[in-house]
Amino acid sequence: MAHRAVHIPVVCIASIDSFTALFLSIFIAFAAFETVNADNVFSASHTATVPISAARDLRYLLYDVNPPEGFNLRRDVYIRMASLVKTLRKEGDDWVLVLPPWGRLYHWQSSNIHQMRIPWGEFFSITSLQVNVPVVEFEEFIAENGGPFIDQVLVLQNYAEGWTDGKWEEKVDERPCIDKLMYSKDKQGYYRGWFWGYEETRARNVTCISAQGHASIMSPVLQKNITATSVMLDRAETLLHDHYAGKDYWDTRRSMVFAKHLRVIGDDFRAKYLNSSDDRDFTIYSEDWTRMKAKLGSAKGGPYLGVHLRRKDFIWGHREDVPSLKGAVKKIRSLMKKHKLEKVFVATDADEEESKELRRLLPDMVRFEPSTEDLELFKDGGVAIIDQWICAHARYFIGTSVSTFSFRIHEEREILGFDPKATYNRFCGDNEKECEQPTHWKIVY
Ligand SMILES: Nc1nc2c(ncn2[C@@H]2O[C@H](COP(=O)(O)OP(=O)(O)OP(=O)(O)O)[C@@H](O)[C@H]2O)c(=O)[nH]1
Ligand SMILES: *[C@@H]1O[C@H](CO)[C@@H](O)[C@H](O)[C@H]1NC(C)=O
Ligand SMILES: *[C@@H]1O[C@H](CO)[C@@H](O)[C@H](O)[C@H]1NC(C)=O
Ligand SMILES: *[C@@H]1O[C@H](CO)[C@@H](O)[C@H](O)[C@H]1NC(C)=O
Repeated sequence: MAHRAVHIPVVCIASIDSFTALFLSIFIAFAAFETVNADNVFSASHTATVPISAARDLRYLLYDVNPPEGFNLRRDVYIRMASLVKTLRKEGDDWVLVLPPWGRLYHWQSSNIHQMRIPWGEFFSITSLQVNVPVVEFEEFIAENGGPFIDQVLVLQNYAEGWTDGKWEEKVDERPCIDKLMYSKDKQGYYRGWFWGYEETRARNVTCISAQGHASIMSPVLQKNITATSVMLDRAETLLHDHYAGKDYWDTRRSMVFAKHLRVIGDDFRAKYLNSSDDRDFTIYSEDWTRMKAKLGSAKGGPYLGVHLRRKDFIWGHREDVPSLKGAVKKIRSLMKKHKLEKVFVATDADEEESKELRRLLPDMVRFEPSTEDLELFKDGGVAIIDQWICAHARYFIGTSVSTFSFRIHEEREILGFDPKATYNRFCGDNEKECEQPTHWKIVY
């Protein structure tokens, strides 16, 4: 099996600073470890669970999400698809989830670096995902499947007529495509379209399906109506969570362990600039997520305030639930005083101008600012994860209203065992009257 997690851009090795060198040695060591284990876990899942007398067919579920959606919403859609695969495996064939390569995301704007066809192994621990549900990287699927072909693409859409009689019910039907189809037939009769930048990939058939309901309503369709080996659900975000915040949701969420090299960089940064270490902060992390059951309130966190300040499109719309920089800094100072914290770590997507202004208003803030070489290695997605990891370990956290980036930090802190009071906080708009705070979602083990 081809494991892309081991791939390291050669250009970077020629020009490494010491920070990167440290990272590289850890990354290489870990990548080798991952390869062996991913193979073991993967083959185990196919030999141990399938009795020879009733061998089930191996089938692949692929999916993609509406192009404008960002990294953190995509992580949420993964949870819905993992749930669907679990249902499929309970009721039928030996389904495997194919991880859609990362890339071409609107927010990933760092130029001059390659940000396409990124395997999941660069951001998440594949071995950890495997413990929850069988997954393969896209390139592995291509290798196993005998070529760059997807048998059937189902483009999910709503119902043209909306909810009939204003009544919501679960349903799924094959229907004519409502929007212009983003796939077109080539001379050989194959469908061409966006397959994560893999130009040679094509589909044998594309149809539209109107679906309204939870992810698992697709199970009977995939099991009974369709016999193809590989099926891709496009616009997978159309489907809802099977049980939001239930045990299955949390199992999948807990299995989404960040790639080790990113956690190591975050931990080093905490130690070096924030005087934060797991044993002193009571944030001991287990590599094996199934053993991670920290008691609520047991985590103390590092002696700093963690801040996620979402800007860009969140301020362009003049949303009333997002503060001005001045308003945010005022809140930050008051929280530092209240919680007796001398340091503040700020994660933000602010543009250069706003970043300068923020630095002027809050000169002593700590930020993770990667060198060009580090950025090439981690990419925008990796830097975002490092920011999230550092925020997840703060004694007290405050995020931005309805940002999926902040929500993912809440979940990470919940896994680490923080007191909900130290996690579910958000900035209020300067003139916001009712500033409702985020909901506490408790882990179901
Ligand atoms: N490094 C870093 N990147 C950030 C930060 N905030 C936002 N971003 C970037 O901006 C992207 C969009 O922010 P998200 O909150 O994830 O938004 P989304 O997933 O598009 O979903 P919505 O919040 O619904 O828009 C992220 O995926 C990051 O690439 C931050 O604090 N640090
Ligand atoms: C699946 O097959 C059943 C029975 O043949 C049919 O009634 C149903 O409309 C089909 N559903 C889809 C989504 O094609
Ligand atoms: C394409 O898929 C649809 C839905 O499964 C099916 O009805 C149709 O016959 C398929 N077309 C071809 C050419 O296989
Ligand atoms: C770091 O934290 C420890 C214990 O919390 C404290 O004793 C020490 O003085 C701190 N070091 C610095 C440099 O702030």
